[in-house]
Amino acid sequence: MLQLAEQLLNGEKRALSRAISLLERGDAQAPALMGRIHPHVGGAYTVGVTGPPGAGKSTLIARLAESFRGAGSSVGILAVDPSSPYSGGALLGDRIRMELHYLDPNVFIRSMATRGSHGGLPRVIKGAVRLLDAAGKDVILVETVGVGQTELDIMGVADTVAVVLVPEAGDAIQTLKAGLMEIADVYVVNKADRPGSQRMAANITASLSMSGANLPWTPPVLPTRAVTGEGCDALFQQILGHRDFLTQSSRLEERRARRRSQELLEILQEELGRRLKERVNDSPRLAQLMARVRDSDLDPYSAALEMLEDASLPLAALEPIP
Ligand SMILES: Nc1nc2c(ncn2[C@@H]2O[C@H](COP(=O)(O)OP(=O)(O)OP(=O)(O)O)[C@@H](O)[C@H]2O)c(=O)[nH]1
Ligand SMILES: [Mg+2]
Repeated sequence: MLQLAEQLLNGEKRALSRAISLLERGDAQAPALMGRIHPHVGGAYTVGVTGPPGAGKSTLIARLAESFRGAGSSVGILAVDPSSPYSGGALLGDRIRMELHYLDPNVFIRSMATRGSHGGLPRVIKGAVRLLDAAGKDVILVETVGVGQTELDIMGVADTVAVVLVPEAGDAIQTLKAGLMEIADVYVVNKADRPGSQRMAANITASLSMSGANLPWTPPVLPTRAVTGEGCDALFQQILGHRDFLTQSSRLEERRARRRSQELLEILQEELGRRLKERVNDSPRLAQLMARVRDSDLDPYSAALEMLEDASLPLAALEPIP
């Protein structure tokens, strides 16, 4: 494991891949690895790209990767659940689109699936970001699918969040209601070649000016055509602009500090949950309560309370604070 950490800190791609896998499967060595790399974390800037399935997130990320590479930055890309059922196995598409970058030793690309992932996905992504950071990536681009009820709170991962919308995503107001509006630092209306894109951009701008007249940062609304690259440089510039905005005040550090506390709570929750399940399976009395719930002989609320009071669960320290 220590060797793995050293290789990772040297920026070796294979070590990075192995470390992420280790994290994904919840390996018992993960905490030691994370502890070892911690002094080397904090140098990377993270950009989240989120939006509905098929909006063009991967295509945009490939463009952004190009821009960041052009500026001399090394790039890590994490695509979370890219194989959304909507656009039909886009993982392959992602691969083709990013093929160019595969040959570049300063670009690291990794897909992570929601399904079948061990443990909490947000926790794993944050961990993977840490690993990429420690491996010396200057910029980390994280793609997540989000429509309204974002399964993954991208703000918990990224310094700058770009929300990608497309004209056919429909009413901008709908998006506003769905809560996607509050999380963006930059709005992208991709597929600007399609009808309705100008109206959509205007709608977003109007909603923004209604909601936050004197915010310190007004999220720009940018039309793009990711396939041709049109508007992508403006997007790149706005991301740099937002980064400057955050770093010139204490905002970046505040954001990151909040995220770190949140991350700790997630890890705790996950670990407690895992231990809890082990106990339940291990104790005949608790397993019996579980069986009664399964058979609908007992309601889950009463069973939960009974379990929490059972001596085989040492949860006395976790009594609710009155
Ligand atoms: N017309 C048009 N098509 C685009 C544009 N940008 C991307 N596309 C196409 O839209 C499709 C989806 O693009 P992706 O980049 O895979 O979108 P995504 O948001 O990553 O998709 P998922 O990861 O499946 O959610 C592809 O066929 C792209 O070629 C654009 O600006 N205009
Ligand atoms: Mg994609």
